[in-house]
Amino acid sequence: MSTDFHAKSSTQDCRLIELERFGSLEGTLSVVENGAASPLGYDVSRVFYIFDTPAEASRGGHSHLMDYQTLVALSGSFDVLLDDGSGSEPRRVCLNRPNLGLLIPPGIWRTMENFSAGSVCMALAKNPYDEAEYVRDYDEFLRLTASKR
Ligand code: T46
Repeated sequence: MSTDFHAKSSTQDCRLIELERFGSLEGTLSVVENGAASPLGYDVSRVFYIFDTPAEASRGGHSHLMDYQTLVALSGSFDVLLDDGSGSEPRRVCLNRPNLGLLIPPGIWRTMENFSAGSVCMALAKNPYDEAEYVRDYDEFLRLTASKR
């Protein structure tokens, strides 16, 4: 599996995406679809969501060799810490709106923390689940990103 992204991707490649809102007196609807109309730039093959997260928990703590993911706080809020391995201070992004997505390309070490009560994190992933494309060891991540320092 290619490790190219770890040598290239930067926290500045992580993009905030405003999803269109269709509002009415009855509430608001946002949509993500595949194909030319996708706001993400990739087709989604997997959706997962994280809930019942205690406020003091830290989740994530890994990077991906291949997968692109867009995180959305469907309910409540949480922070995402983004580290590209360059040695710069990690970028912190607060997700707190259900129509705001954070697109994270491969090669970025992400950690989620500061979960509000009742928060729900939805992830729209480009690829099917494959544990072999996770980098879960930070020393291994530093080795893969050594060219950036
Ligand atoms: C990420 C952050 C934002 C599956 O069996 N299938 C899946 O599609 C996923 C995502 C996970 N799992 C299993 C693997 C573990 O045994 O669920 C368990 C928990 O996964 P993990 O420890 O990776 O959870 P997080 O919250 O640390 O990370 C997850 C995603 O795995 C990851 O890609 O970027 O959410």
